[in-house]
Amino acid sequence: MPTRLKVVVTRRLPEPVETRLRELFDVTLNMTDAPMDAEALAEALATADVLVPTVTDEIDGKLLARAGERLKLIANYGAGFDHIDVETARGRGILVTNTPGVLTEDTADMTMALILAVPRRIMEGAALIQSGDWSGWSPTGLMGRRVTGKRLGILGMGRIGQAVARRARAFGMQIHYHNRRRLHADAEAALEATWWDSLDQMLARMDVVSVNCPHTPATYHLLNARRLKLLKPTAYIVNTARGEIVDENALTRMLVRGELAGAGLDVFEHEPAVNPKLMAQKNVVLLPHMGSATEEGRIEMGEKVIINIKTFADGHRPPDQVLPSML
Ligand code: 8YV
Repeated sequence: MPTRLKVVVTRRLPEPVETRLRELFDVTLNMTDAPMDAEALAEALATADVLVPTVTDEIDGKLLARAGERLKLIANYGAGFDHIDVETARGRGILVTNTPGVLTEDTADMTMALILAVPRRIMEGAALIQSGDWSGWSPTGLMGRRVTGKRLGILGMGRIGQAVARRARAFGMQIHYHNRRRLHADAEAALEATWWDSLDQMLARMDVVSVNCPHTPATYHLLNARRLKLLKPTAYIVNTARGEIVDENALTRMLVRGELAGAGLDVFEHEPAVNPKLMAQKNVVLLPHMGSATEEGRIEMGEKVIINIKTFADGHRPPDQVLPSML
């Protein structure tokens, strides 16, 4: 292995992160920030020791088959790694790491913002003022639904799910959750959270459902048409995890027909494409995958990437290695 690792970064990262990468490695940065196409990614995989991709890079088995002998680490800039074929990488002796922990609070903040924004119709109110058409206060103007006292069903009670639960508790919501594994009794008691073994039964009883689980083969379309139909017509759905977990077309159909009260989505099934019928709905807040978009968070993500590469370069197991068994 050469003394200075050859590192290819697929997108622009915050300036302090790029500066530190330059100091430490023989780094190729993407100054245009344009997502790399499959050919450019293949070229990077063929020539680098380390690739630093993001959620916008699909690193599948076909691409990994073209990886060069020297590629030893894919240090993902982001927590979710569903865009990387971790199993094929492992088969080829390529380690994969991610950046967990540092985007938990920011993503939970954005989730809470959506839990408030949709039932309280914040976007509609702001749009009314900016249109110049507001004719003044009215007793029945822009009435939404109260959040306090409502049942929040969290789908996926990992770091982010628990951070959402802490916030929602402070807003007086009742916390319910579905997770493969039940939380430790102490953690459950601290959040006053109710565990549901059956997702179907939980969905039927919630006022707001928040999706906070990773996208894996087991969670793809976990909220499919059948399960979405279990929700009460007064229920809201919020997703800051991955679009693929919710059948976007089925959700859109239900919103159009008035079979659901509303949706707050930061992620979409075919990003950056968004179902046009979804975009036309009034009772939605749609955000461009910005849950972790704080200066602090994005710099800390970069620091994690650097620690993973440095630890690996020093001959140790990187702290944030991901394994196919985590899927
Ligand atoms: C990141 C995310 O911004 O980390 C994740 O899994 O979804 C986002 O918050 C993105 O993945 C960066 O690659």
